Amino acid sequence: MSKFPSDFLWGGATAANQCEGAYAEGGRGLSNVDLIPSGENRFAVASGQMHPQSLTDACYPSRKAIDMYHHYQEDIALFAEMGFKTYRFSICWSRIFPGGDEECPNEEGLQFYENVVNECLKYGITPLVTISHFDVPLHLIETCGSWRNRKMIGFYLNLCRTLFTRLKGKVKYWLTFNEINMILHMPYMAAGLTFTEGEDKKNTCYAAAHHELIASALAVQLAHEIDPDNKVGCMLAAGNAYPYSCHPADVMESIRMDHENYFFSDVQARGYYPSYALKQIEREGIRLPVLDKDEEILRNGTVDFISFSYYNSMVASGDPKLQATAKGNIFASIENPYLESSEWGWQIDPLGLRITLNSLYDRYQKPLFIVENGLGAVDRLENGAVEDDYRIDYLREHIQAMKDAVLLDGVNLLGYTTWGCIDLVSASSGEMKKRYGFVYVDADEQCEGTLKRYRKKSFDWYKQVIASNGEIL
Ligand code: BGP
Repeated sequence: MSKFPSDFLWGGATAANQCEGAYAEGGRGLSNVDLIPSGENRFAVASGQMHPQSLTDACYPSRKAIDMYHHYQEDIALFAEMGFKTYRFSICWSRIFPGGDEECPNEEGLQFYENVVNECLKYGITPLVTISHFDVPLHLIETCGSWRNRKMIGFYLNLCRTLFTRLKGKVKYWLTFNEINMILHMPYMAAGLTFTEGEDKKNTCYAAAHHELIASALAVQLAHEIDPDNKVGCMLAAGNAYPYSCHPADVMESIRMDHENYFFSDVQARGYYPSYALKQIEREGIRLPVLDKDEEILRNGTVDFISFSYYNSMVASGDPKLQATAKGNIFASIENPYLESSEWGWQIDPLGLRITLNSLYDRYQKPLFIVENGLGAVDRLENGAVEDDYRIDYLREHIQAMKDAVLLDGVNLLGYTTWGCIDLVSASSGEMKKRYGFVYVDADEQCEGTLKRYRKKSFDWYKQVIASNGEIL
């Protein structure tokens, strides 16, 4: 094969909580993400160190975001103009089940997502739906403590059944949980977990993760039952850990760091907890709330493909004196002297994408899907134009690395969706000025502005990449 397959899914990705806005419209209930402020307290709230309701006077830009709730037709038309083959978006759980525990869905919310799907199909765009992208109804957090409680599995499956049934024949590609490994780092943002004084946070996070893994496995089975054509994937925040040197202690530490990430995808792809995870659980005294039937559930609910986000690689050292000073997608790491960094300090490593693709494919031998990759940068709108050559350079190099992985290494890759194909609110910082899009949105840090959409220079560039099926970069 010397070319990308003709059905390769080029496209872009967004998440409800970062673009939809309209947080109190259409019968929508409140979500964890509505209570994560921008500014200095964001990390403390998202990571569960500060209770979200203890804040007064905070700013919550994502409640308004870029108002995609009202602009989705215009936005999808722009994606179609670029030639998108797929559009990845997520479901706001509390739009469909405002409290999370209702038996019947809120029709207005469900219809909204069906409209989004119909709009995609109108242009021949294949929808790729993330069922849960950092999204938990607030009512479930308050009444049952979110994912620490096994009852969440039933509520989540109710959402899945509703979606699989209503969108049957229209949506084929599903992701169960965005960046499932983020639960260990951002437990409130990723899974709605808050903690009481003295609580064993680690234990709670792993217990919640177990419930998500069971929910994911049951969702896979349900999706296949409702429509055998459904393809369900897991989603992890990926990026290999490189040994700082060839010192064996550094190599061993890189394996340990990689294990931390693979922990979840290993379960979802293989159907059982890997041996290193079982040993870690035992060593650290973690009490997983495993029921007898869980083994079988995991075994029968393995995913059809592995999707992941890739922003950066990491560096591992066995020397505890080396400080993790480089930033990245949540995970801090030792700085890699061979790499440059983005304005937000995330190290840029295109070859790392090829390395990650190879590692994941070697490990699982299942189709892969890159569902997030991109450069967050400050853009300047001048005379209606944005000259974002830096973004084009970043994407060109990453796409070249992806091409090498597919064409030279034989990795089976379903598609590539860039992150934030239209500017949206940043997950880690809550900023609007950290932009990833091909489409510029006129909105300030409070998400105030005309919300007018502008095509950036990268818009035409990506259009040409897709039209040439990756030949012209
Ligand atoms: C991932 C999330 C996305 C997204 C992206 C970029 O972790 O899945 O929601 O936002 O990272 O990160 P940020 O917005 O922090 O720049």
